Amino acid sequence: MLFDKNQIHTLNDQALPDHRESFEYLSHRLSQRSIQVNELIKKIREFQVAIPSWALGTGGTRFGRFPGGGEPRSLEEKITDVGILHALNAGSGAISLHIPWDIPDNVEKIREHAAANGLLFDAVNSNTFQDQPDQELSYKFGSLCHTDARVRQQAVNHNLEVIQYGKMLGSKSLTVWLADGSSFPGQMNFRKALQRTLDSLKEIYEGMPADWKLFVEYKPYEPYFYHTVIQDWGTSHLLASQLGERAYTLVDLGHHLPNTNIEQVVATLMMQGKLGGFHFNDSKFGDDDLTVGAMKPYQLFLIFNELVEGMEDPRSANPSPAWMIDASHNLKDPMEDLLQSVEAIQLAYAQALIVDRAALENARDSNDPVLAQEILQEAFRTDLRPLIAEARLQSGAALHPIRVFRQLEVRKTLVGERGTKSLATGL
Ligand code: AOS
Ligand code: ZN
Ligand code: ZN
Repeated sequence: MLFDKNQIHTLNDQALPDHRESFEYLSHRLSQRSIQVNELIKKIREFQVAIPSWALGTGGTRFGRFPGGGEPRSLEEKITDVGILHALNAGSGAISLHIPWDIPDNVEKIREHAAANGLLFDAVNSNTFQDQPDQELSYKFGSLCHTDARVRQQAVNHNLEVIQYGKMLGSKSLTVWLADGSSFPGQMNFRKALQRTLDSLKEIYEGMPADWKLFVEYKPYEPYFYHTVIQDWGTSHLLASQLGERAYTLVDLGHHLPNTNIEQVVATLMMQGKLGGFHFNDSKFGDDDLTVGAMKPYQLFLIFNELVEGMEDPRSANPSPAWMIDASHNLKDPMEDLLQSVEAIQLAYAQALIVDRAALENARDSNDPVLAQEILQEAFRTDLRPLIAEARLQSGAALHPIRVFRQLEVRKTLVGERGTKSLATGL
C-alpha cells in the first residue's frame, strides 16, 4: 500500500467531532421513522461495487486526450489503484478486467496482489471491437455477427480464451459487449446478423464453466450509427432467454435513447429473473460515461428503488446482480472520479432502503399519486451522507475519501513512482 492505513485513522480523528454531530442527529431522525440504523449500515458495508480496469486511466475522446500522469502501467498497478480506492471507501472490493488489455503475465502473483488488497475479480470483458496487432482477421464489419464464418469463429475463440483467464483468476462471469452493427441503411441484413450473433453466443455460452454467468450488454448506437445488432434490453433479453438459464441482460445506464424509463427496464428484467449486471455511470446526451450521479441523481434513486424492491421480494427469482462501474474520464483525476461514483451509488442504494415500502404500496393500492410521490421524495431528500460516512468509519476506511486522497497526496506519489507520461492500457 502506498500509505499506512493508520494515516487514514489519524485524519479520521480530526474529522470525528463534526461527523458525530451530524450522524447522531440523522440516526435519531431515522429511528423516529422506525428505521433500523444498524441494519442499514450493515447493508451499506456489505454492498461492493466493482471498478473497471479501463477507468483507472484517462479516457479522452476522438479529439484528444489529456493524461494527468501516474496512470497504472500494468495489471498489477491497476490492482494497486483499486486497492487504494477500497482502502479509502471500503466499498470497491472488486475489479473487472478487460482482455487483452489486462492479460496477467503471472496469474499467481496477480491473485496474491488482489487478495492482499482485499479485492475479488468480477466479470471479465472480451474485446472484439478493436483489431489487435497479432490478429488474423478484421472486425471492421462485425465480430459475432460477421458474414464470414472464420471471423465469427475467431471472435468466439477470443471469448473462450477470456473465460480461461477469468477462470484462472477466480472470476465467475463474462460480459459481452459488441460494437457489431452498421452505419448505412441496407448495409446489413438485420435478421441474419442477429441469428448469427445468437449462434456465436451459443458457442460461448456452452464454453463457460457450469457455475459461470454470461452477461449480454446492449447499446442503441455507437460506434456504428444506423443499427446495432443488440440495440436494446429487449434484444438482449431475447438472446439471454434463448441461450439459457445462466445468460442475463446487463444494463449500462448510458446505453439508452433519451428519456428511456430505465427504472422500468430494471423492474421488467427483475420480474423475469434476467437482470444479470449493471454498468453505472451518468450522461446528459448519450454514452457519456460521466461520474455516477453527476447529472440525474433522482433517476439513479428511482432505479435503486426498483432494485431494492426486486431484491427484497421473496418471490423474486432474480439473483443478486453484479454491480460494476463503467466510466471514462477526460477532465477529472480518474481515482477521485471513481470515489465520487461509488459514493453516489451507495447513497442511492441507502435512500432506496429507507423508502417506506408498506406505505408506498398502500398509496398505490388506493390510487394516491400525491402520497406515493411524497413517500418517494421523503427518502430521496433525506441527506444520508453521514450514514455512508459512518459505514466507512466502521469498516476502517476514510470518513471523507476524496479529502484524504488529497491530504495524503496520493496522485503526487503515483506520478513520482510512475512518471508524468505513464498511460494505462485501454481505450
Ligand atoms: C461500451 O460502450 C460498453 O459500455 C462497454 O461495456 C465498455 O465500455 C467497454 O467494454 C470498455 O471498453
Ligand atoms: Zn458498459
Ligand atoms: Zn458504454
